[in-house]
Order: sequence, then structure tokens, then C-alpha cells
Amino acid sequence: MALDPETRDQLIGSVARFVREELVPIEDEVARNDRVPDAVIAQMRELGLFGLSIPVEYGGLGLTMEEEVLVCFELGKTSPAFRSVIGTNVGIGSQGIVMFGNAQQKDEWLPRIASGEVVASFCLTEPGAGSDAASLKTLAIRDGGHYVVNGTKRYITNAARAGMFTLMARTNPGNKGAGGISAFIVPSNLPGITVGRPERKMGQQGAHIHDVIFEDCCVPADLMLGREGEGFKVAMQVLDRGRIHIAAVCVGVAERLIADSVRYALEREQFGQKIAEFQLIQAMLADSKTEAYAARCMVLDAARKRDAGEPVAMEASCAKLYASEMVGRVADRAVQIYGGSGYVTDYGVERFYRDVRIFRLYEGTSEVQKLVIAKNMLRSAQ
Ligand code: COS
Repeated sequence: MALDPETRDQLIGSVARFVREELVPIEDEVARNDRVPDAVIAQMRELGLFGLSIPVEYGGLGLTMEEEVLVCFELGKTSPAFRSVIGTNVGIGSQGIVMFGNAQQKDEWLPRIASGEVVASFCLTEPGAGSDAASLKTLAIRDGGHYVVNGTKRYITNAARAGMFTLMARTNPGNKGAGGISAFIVPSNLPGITVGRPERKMGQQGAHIHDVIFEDCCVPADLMLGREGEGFKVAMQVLDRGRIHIAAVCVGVAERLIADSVRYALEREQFGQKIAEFQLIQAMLADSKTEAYAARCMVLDAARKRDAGEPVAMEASCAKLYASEMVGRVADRAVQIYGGSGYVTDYGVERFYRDVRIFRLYEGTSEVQKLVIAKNMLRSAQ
């Protein structure tokens, strides 16, 4: 159920204040140290950020999708590495349980995920299965009361801190497609799980991705999420939701960069006047504003449709595609407006430029979003 408007505004106000007062001042330090301080993570727990999307009866804030994207617009106004700390608990790590878990699974896991005591992580991608997620090769073979899991998952966010993985694995090796895949809750302390070193990457320092290797890892059969053979659908529905969330973060980052660009254009003088007075600068600001506004409207519309119970695979992909491409253009214009200062590290703009590149890749590349959009269009026309 939606919050009353006053409570909602209070929540968004306190997230905005937290971002402004606690996170923005340490963006540079986090990037340099490649680490979000434990004290900040503790503050995130206190604010309830790990449980934004977890139902109230399990200790979360139980936000609607619309409320969640409003929070993401604020969280986006700082380094996206901070959002990543809570991202898997709010989104892809937990939502399989929220949507498909049975009562026992929900009771066992959701309260601890909501509080941030347990970090939830999502294991779909493999070395040979990225965009073609249905071709994944990790096997989970039934043996009495267990499934024996073998395989490697790749680029898994928050894996080193995870207390549980939402794992997609092939339970029917005879079916090489989507129908052979099942989803599981896998406690990270089971024997047979190794987490690899953090990958070195282009941006979002402070957020970490790893390989997760399963070797004869025995997962109790009652930890299957949903029915056998339905794991791909679990993953896709989790991603439908995740894509709206990521699109909202892109809007937040774009709004931050636009605000910074406006401030800089009003300070910086060249040719005897503020650069904001040049129409070529104004055109860049106007393009960024228009695109960010369009993305904001798309995200809100997709979120409201999801809250109304409508299928939103297509809208989620439209929003993710547009918002992630949009924030890339906005970041590029921000560097251009800052000029040489945009290229050096002191101003932080080049950091955002690198940070936003991943939005066009994870939770489905732009090309995958186009496939999903076109598939849905063609299906509904038949
Ligand atoms: N909700 C529910 N079911 C869905 C669904 C959705 N959003 N999308 C697909 N399905 C179902 C389909 O209905 C189909 O079921 P049936 O066989 O019963 O009809 C099944 O899943 C397979 O769907 P499809 O044929 O569309 O699968 P494809 O192998 O063609 O894959 C894409 C489709 C490319 C869209 C999918 O693999 C994908 O999203 N890839 C990107 C993965 C990704 O985002 N990775 C990032 C990892 S998280 S950082």
C-alpha cells in the first residue's frame, strides 16, 4: 500500500539530505579507496535503505514501485557506487524471494535482507552466458534431498559481502533452453562456494563484482524458488523490475550532472562573460534537461503501470534503454561544459562519465532492451 503523501515526502527528504550531507562529500574518497566506509553502510541500514522494496510484514519499508523510483531519483544524485551497496538487496538479489518465495523462505530471509544484516546477490550471468542468459551452463542436479550445483557465475555484484545468492542453474540438462533452468536461494556459507577477487573496472569504484564458483555445492531442495523449470521466468520478472529501478538511478545521476553543469556555467567566465550566457552552452543544458525530463516521465509511468498490476516488460525496457543512453549523453555534455576541468579528476565530472557507462550494459544491454521491446510489440500485434 502506498505511503501517505506526508510520510512519502519525509522519506524522500531524508534520503535527499543523507545524499547531500553524508554521501556527496565523500564521493572522491570512496572512489580513491575503492571502498564505501562501514559507518556509511550502517547509516544506510538505519535509514531503512536495504529494505525499500521488502514488504512491511517482513521488516521492510514496502514501497510501491513509484515510491521506490522517487527514492532512486535522490540516491542517483551521488556516486552510483553508494546505490550499489543497497542495490542487490532492494532489487535483483531479493525480489525473486518477494515474488516467488514460499512462506517459509520469506520468513527465513526477507527480514534479514530488509535490515541489511544479510546481503542478497543475484547469480545469472556466466562466462559464456551474458545477453543470452537462457544458455547458462551451471548445473543443479537432484540428488536425494539436495541439488548438487557446479558452475561459474560472473560479474556478480556484492558477491564478497553476500549472505545469500539468488541462483539460476540448469536442473534439466536435457533442455538447453529457458525451460531447463530453475532458481534457488543459496546461503553463501554452504561448502563448495568460492568468491573470486574483485574485478578491476572502468568506474563505480567502491562497488564490487566477482566470479562466484560452485563446486559440488549441495543446496537443499526446499530452497528452490518457484517451480522446477521456471527459473528463467523468475530471472526475467526480477529484471523487469530491476530495469525500472536502474532507469530511475540514471535519471537521478543526470539531474545531478545537470545541476552541476548549470552551477559551473554560471561561475565560469570566458570572453568577458559567464559561459552560461553563450547560446551554445545553453543548447547543451536544454538538451540535457529535456532528455532527463523525458526519462523521468517514462520511469514514473512504467512504475505506476507496474503498481497497477500491468505487465511492464516492454515499458521497463523502454525506460532502461532511454534513461541509460540519456545519462551517457548528459555526462558527455557535462564534460564538454566543464571543458578541461571536466577531464581532470578534481571536479568529479570525469568520474561520473566513467560511472554511467555500465548502465548501458548491466541488467540487460541496450541491444537486449531493444529485443525485448520489439518482441513485445510484435507479440501484441499478432
Ligand atoms: N516475464 C515473464 N516471462 C518471460 C519474460 C518476462 N519478462 N521474458 C521472457 N519470459 C519467458 C518467455 O515467455 C518464454 O517462456 P515460454 O517458453 O513459456 O513462452 C521464456 O521466458 C523464454 O523467453 P524468450 O524466448 O524471450 O527468451 P530468449 O532466450 O530469447 O531471451 C532475452 C530473451 C534476450 C530478453 C533474455 O535472455 C535477456 O533478458 N537477456 C539479458 C539478461 C540480462 O539482463 N542479464 C544481466 C544480468 S543481471 S546484471
